[in-house]
Amino acid sequence: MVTMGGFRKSLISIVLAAGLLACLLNACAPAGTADETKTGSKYIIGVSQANMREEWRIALIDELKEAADSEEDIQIITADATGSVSKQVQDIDNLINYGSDLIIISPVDEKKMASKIKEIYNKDVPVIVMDRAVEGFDYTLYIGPDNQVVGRQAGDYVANRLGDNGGRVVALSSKSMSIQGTERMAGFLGTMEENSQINVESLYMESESKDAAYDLICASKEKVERADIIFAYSDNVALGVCDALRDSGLEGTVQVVDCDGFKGEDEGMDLVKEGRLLATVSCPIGGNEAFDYAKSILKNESGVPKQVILRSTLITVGNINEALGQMDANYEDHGQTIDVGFSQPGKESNWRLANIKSVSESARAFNINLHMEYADQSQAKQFEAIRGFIDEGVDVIIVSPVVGDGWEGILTQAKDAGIPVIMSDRDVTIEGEDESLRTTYIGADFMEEGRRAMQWLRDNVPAKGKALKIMELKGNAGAKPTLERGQGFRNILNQTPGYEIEYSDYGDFTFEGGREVVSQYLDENEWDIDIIYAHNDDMALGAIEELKARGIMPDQKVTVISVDATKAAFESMVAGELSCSVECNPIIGDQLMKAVRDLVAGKKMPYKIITEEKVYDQSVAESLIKSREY
Ligand code: GYE
Repeated sequence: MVTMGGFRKSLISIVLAAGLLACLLNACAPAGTADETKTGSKYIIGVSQANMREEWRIALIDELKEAADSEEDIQIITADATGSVSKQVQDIDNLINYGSDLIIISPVDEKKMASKIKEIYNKDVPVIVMDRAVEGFDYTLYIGPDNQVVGRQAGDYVANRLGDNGGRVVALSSKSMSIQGTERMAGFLGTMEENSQINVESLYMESESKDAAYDLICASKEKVERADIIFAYSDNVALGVCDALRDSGLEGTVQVVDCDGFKGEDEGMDLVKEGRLLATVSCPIGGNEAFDYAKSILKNESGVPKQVILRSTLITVGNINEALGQMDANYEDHGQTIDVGFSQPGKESNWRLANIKSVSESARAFNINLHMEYADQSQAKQFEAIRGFIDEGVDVIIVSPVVGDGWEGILTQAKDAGIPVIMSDRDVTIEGEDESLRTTYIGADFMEEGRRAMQWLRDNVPAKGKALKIMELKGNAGAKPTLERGQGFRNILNQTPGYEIEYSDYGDFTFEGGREVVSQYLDENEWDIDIIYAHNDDMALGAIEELKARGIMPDQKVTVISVDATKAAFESMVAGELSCSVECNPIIGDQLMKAVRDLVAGKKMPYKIITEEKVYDQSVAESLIKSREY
């Protein structure tokens, strides 16, 4: 007989058993929700979202699902990690076990998720990382903002707002900040340091949350009421600040500037419209870009980059309606012929010749009428060519800038003429960071190329007792690849004892330039160099020719490494002369011409599109040389 007490115990047992069964079933079932209307789709994209609390994360899923609605052969499955690293790891396994052909992940924690992402990437499961970049490059594609730039944009706005008289700023940090918050804060404080008339005080929240921000502001009323502006690095934090100011009677007296600028109730855009935020730096969500690239990856299309850095925009009450309009704007490519003026630095290297070939072929394929001019490494001649394109009334101008500075004037002329400019394979530095002067940059990460060159040396040419002496052959003075390949190399060199740069000179990216540097050195010195680091293959091959002519055998008496990974470099590695070449891919014609068509169609362009690159040495040269495209 079952007594009341016994009945209750039996009921509890039944409920617990049912719950345990449900958990077991849930653990086996694919995490999250599948789009049931598309059973039998050709492709499945598994989406692992860090959490579904924050509006923008929900918006990312919505963007992806909306994009998938128009693709019959693609099904989206989503999983909500609820902010837990261990659950996100489990979600990814479940999504893959369910048959996902590609994973899109927005990491709960970019450091703690890096190994899981690397694991699936190395198992040839394509993985697109969103929003928070993981260390290294063990993923298929990263899409997100440059958070340092985001912070700088907020800082520039605050500095301009306070003007020459300056003022007091409170910056809200957290004791446990995400990479994203850390980078934004670094960018913001960097601009504050450039403005001595601004007094900045940092306050620290217990955690990165709206409530922690609220509590801190309420507890710091004396410091806060003296401030002109409070900087909050996310919408979540900003909302807590705004609520605290309201409840402390300081709303409107102390202004707030933040980052994120998401749409949705109590998000950045809302707070600006309501006058509770002075400005927000808005970061696109990236869902549409992620879906477009996921399709290309699943269909093995060429030209998928390594990183797409989304463009962030400063939003105030003055431009918010225009910005919201652009966010929702549809774009359409009418297929018309597009006129493009392209200013190349010259024909200085094999890389450049391969780039010219790629761009010319792609222009034809994309119905683009291309007018290419070569500047013989002269910036003045580039300016002349660009003025010519403006007079011609081309639709778009593309520039590979000889040097990185001094472009504000000519780019302003192009902007005033209503002609957008794309930077190809080399970017520029723009004073005042007026990002409207160049729409996007498509090319390599030269700092990473320099780091990879020195990492290869560290791992393959061990320093012996004495420090190994390095000769550096530099590209054109002032060119971004010269500056950044040099800087990236030094970043690793400075952490690696046993190596020193003994001699450094310009070879201007040409074969003859590299040969001449070595010849002059040998005319004045006995050969005492252990390693030659050349910023491109042409200079390395010129150096090798001169060394051989002087009876100094490369790869025996001296290790030569370079950048570009052209066919000539592979031939030299097969011949046992050049030791290593870091890839810098010139075959970017398709990406450039797709960007041109998207731009003319009205699509919002990313801030940067960074190409995929690897490192090659003699151990693989013979097996790969036949497959090389350039
Ligand atoms: O490395 C070099 C060319 O701009 C990335 O310019 C390009 C560089 C490349 O002359 O060979």
